[in-house]
Amino acid sequence: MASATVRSTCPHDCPDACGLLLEVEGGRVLSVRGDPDHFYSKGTLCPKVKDYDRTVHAPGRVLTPLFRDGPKGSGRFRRASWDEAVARIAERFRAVAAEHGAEAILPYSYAGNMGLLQRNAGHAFFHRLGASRLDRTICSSSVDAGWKMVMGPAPGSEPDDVLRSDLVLVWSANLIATSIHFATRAREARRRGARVVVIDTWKTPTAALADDLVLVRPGSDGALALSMMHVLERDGLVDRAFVAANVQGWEELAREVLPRWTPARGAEVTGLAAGRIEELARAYGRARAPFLRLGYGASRYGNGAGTVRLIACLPAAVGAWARPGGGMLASAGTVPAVDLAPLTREDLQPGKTRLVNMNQLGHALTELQGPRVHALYVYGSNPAAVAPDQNAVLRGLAREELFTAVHERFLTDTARWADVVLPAPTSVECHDLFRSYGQFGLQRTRPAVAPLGEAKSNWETFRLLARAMGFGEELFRLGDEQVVDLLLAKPTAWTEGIDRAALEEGRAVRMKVPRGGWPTPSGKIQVLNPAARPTLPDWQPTHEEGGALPLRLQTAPAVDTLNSSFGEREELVRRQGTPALQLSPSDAAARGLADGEEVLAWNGLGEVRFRLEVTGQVPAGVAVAAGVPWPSASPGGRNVNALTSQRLTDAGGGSTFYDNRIDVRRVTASR
Ligand SMILES: Nc1nc2c(c(=O)[nH]1)N[C@H]1C(S)=C(S)[C@@H](COP(=O)(O)OP(=O)(O)OC[C@H]3O[C@@H](n4cnc5c(=O)[nH]c(N)nc54)[C@H](O)[C@@H]3O)O[C@H]1N2
Ligand SMILES: Nc1nc2c(c(=O)[nH]1)N[C@H]1C(S)=C(S)[C@@H](COP(=O)(O)OP(=O)(O)OC[C@H]3O[C@@H](n4cnc5c(=O)[nH]c(N)nc54)[C@H](O)[C@@H]3O)O[C@H]1N2
Ligand SMILES: [Mo]
Repeated sequence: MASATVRSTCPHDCPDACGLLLEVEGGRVLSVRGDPDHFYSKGTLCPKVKDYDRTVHAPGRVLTPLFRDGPKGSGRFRRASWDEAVARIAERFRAVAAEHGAEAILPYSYAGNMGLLQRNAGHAFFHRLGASRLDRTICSSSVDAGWKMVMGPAPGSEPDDVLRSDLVLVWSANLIATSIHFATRAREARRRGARVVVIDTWKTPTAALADDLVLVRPGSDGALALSMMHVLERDGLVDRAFVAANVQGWEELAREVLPRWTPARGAEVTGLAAGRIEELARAYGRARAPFLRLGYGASRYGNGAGTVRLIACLPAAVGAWARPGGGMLASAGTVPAVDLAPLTREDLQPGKTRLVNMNQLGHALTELQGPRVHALYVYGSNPAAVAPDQNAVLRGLAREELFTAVHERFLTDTARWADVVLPAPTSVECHDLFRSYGQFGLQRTRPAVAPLGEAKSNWETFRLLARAMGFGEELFRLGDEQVVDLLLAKPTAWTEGIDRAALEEGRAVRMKVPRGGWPTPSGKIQVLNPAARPTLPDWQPTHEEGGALPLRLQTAPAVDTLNSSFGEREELVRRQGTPALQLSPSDAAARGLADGEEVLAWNGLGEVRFRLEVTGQVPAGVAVAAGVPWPSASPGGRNVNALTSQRLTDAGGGSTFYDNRIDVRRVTASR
């Protein structure tokens, strides 16, 4: 049999959303390569996805439904049929709803598959059921909240604009790990003469792209932005004409807030020299077209939304938005591109149901009352690995009377705690529709191979559950392909008139990005936002500003994995080795610790074992643990999230993964 080439897209939670070409034959994916015709990724792939066939056909794939066949968490299961599994879940949901009310049922899902259909497949079902709703705020909600306070729902800049910029600020983004195609563009901009500045808390691999590395204290970026704006105002580098026509409240900021933010004050908070802040501000103010690429790192603090809000004022001050090549990209902001309402069906809710913040799953499973959570249904997420306060999450999952169903591709740590495991397909086995948060493409995908074993897509699974629960809505009768049609049926401002033929062929199609004017109530960029509290932005301390423990923990994404995904790929896990904690030579010496030894990192939430890596890349007072390895594959059965807290951001209900302190000691020593 001859092999065929099928177009697809990378389904992972990454801003690039690369185009894939799959070589398939006889129901197998033989190989994967980058699609050279993809307008953004142009044929190159990251080290994880270039061998995606190894994920599709990984030996650990769950291929049939499983019932627990041993104590909770033992990982012992027996095979079950789909009929039995669906009947068991429906029966438990009915019983829990009858005894405690449907809000005692909690769905938990995130972005294991970014496809709009599979990612949002459970919403209509759980809304109809009247279950607790999940506030899906683990990733971008504080960035969105901060951005919207200033910019409203405006889209971010075109990533290609950076090629025409003369000053690129890569701000709290480790592009080499998390957005390789933007890294390529930043590199190209530099080759064309732009100066590239990386602003981070340690010397990440992305620092290699930069002319300049600016290392700030964790959570202090808002202070840096404020003192930069102080200098812009003081030195006459504000674009008055742009501000007059486009910005609301610059004068108030300049009068009421900026005078306090001298470079000396900025230096106190950020740890930078005042002269360094002056120099950076002047470079930004004098650049012809400064481009700011903001990653999510700086948003994951108690003050995170406020930080993003402050940084978003910078391009307004210098009129970067009006200069070809200038602007700012945090998230592309493509949410309005596809109307999900026909799929998510909020109207099916029986009334107002309780909202549970996903960052507080540990609390929800162990402490929340009125009613307690008695049934948990997880899909497209691995909370036992990725959610903060892992010890609380695991205590919750271990509750004997909690019924847990997990729909998964692999026996993750979360799945090991389940009563029922359902087999999930990989994205190449599904229908879907993808948009991205780092570029402006839309791509429709169709199955390249049939689902492996007895795997069923999220949508197919919720249809079966809906039928078992007796939900008669027409939507639950539609197959996966028909629901994608439904999502495309009514064009939006972004999709009206795009090349539908190319879309149906499976190509990534550029959408029409609505631009022109500012989509805020005042029609201006809102440096002063009358609806926000406070109405003018200012720097606030992080949760851990004055914390007692000495080291600020940075839980950065790893190059070879994506959150807990790719834990199934032995070669990638092996390449990373035992999970490492990076510490500065001075912090290691102060504790008598040597490179390579096993150490215990601890705080009030837990203890985690790491291999110590002593490195000059990390400044004193900072500890870096990259990646979210599977806890079951980590020494001691815990990963870094046993050290991160459930506290939220100042707005948006976001996660605070970077706002934690620890100390470190030798494993054998007593505390
Ligand atoms: N290979 C790989 N790619 C990924 C992921 C992955 O895990 N691995 N995760 C995916 C996901 S879900 C997301 S949301 C994106 C995230 O991608 P990005 O938007 O790039 O955000 P992060 O990588 O979380 O944070 C970037 C950087 O912020 C720095 N940082 C932390 N605190 C501060 C601070 O206070 N100030 C400053 N200036 N910098 C700070 C960190 O050290 C880190 O280098 O990447 C996606 N892509
Ligand atoms: N310490 C630390 N923790 C973090 C972060 C960090 O930077 N540091 N980053 C945080 C961020 S930004 C995010 S976005 C979250 C991400 O957290 P998650 O969204 O939970 O992401 P993954 O770890 O990739 O796990 C996704 C799971 O979905 C499964 N899956 C994939 N496709 C499908 C499908 O079609 N159907 C079903 N049912 N399952 C599927 C995969 O097998 C995988 O186990 O993690 C957060 N956790
Ligand atoms: Mo994320």
